[in-house]
Amino acid sequence: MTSISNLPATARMMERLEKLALDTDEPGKLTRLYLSTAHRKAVDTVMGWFSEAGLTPSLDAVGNISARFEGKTPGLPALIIASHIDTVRDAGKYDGNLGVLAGLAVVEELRRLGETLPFAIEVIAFGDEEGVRFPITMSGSRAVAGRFNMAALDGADAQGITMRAAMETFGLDTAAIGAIARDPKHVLAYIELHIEQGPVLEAANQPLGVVTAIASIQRFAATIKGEAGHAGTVPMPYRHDALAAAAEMILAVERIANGRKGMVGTVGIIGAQPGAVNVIPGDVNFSLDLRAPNDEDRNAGVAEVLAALEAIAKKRGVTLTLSSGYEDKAALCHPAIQQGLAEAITGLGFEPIALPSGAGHDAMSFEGFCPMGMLFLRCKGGISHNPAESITPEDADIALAAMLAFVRKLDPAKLRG
Ligand code: HGY
Ligand code: MN
Ligand code: MN
Repeated sequence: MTSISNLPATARMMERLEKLALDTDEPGKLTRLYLSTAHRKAVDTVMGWFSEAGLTPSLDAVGNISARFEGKTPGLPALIIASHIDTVRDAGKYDGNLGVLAGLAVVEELRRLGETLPFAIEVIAFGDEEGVRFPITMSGSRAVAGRFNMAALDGADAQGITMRAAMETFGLDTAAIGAIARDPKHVLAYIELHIEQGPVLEAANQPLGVVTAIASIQRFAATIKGEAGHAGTVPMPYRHDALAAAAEMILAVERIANGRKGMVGTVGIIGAQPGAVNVIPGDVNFSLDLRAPNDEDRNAGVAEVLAALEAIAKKRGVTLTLSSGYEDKAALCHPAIQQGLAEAITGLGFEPIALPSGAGHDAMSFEGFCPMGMLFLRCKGGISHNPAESITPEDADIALAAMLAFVRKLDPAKLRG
């Protein structure tokens, strides 16, 4: 591997990413949903690696793994270096997992060199960021930031299993969730390495980017009630076809998002009932994910989409119900952390590309709780949420070198205020 640092921890991290990808609920694919069997396997795998590194990992009441590497004196405020180990369905190996194992690799390198810093480091593997299984997302990082909504425990997955029941089956004590919250006084800052999941760094021919802000997002669960009928006997003008209405609505989402700068709109899940070849669908449910670079644009885009969907429902004589499942304001990354990451990248001889994140990340849970920032790593074709997701060992090595340069130069005094 020809790279500028060729850190021993890099090769080990790349091997671990391959191994971690085997902890899956779908053999041949990587699917590791929150509190699943695969999540339990991944907890055992990652806690084993933390222990091998000489750390003392613990599993908290929402299924996060954390371990602390003390600074020059015990008990100093900690820099949290974290990301998530849950995945979407048929996922890539690097989304989330890279950030966790990079945090571990940074500690391993510091330990190998006998270095300590003027702050502690806490490495955390959040159990749920994607929010694929239950209606809430980022439950792991929200709990650490003291922002977990206990009502989320009653949210159920597609099988009707509540988060509370799944936690209890996993062996977690839901009564201890409140105790997970860190005291902001004991947290110096939060940083997260994550693949970019977009094309900007590759187009700029640069390995690393500094995130300026994370997109504003709102998700809905939509249901359309039309009228089931005989596919052969109901003339077209008499139909209240819920799936045809959904189709027109989805194209409206695409048209509106296309017309608003920086806005994106996605319908990722759709179901039609009764689901028979010769029956006009009477009921449809679909997911709706709307995002924009800032809250004002997101709110305006959401309002335009909702108005358009209501108008389509009225025109077609169907009823539309929308429930907002999850929303998050845009999160701004701390200027001093952006500056520190940019200097680390420049110091390695690369150009620090500043860019917003269209994807949501656990870092959002820490805005307003402590200074937070994100380092993006180039990924091939910007592909993510897809098994074709890939990074190069050379870029991974550069990312680790930048993380180490950042933590070595991080001055706690610069983060206060
Ligand atoms: O959906 C997202 O933006 C993230 O991947 N959870
Ligand atoms: Mn992620
Ligand atoms: Mn993701």
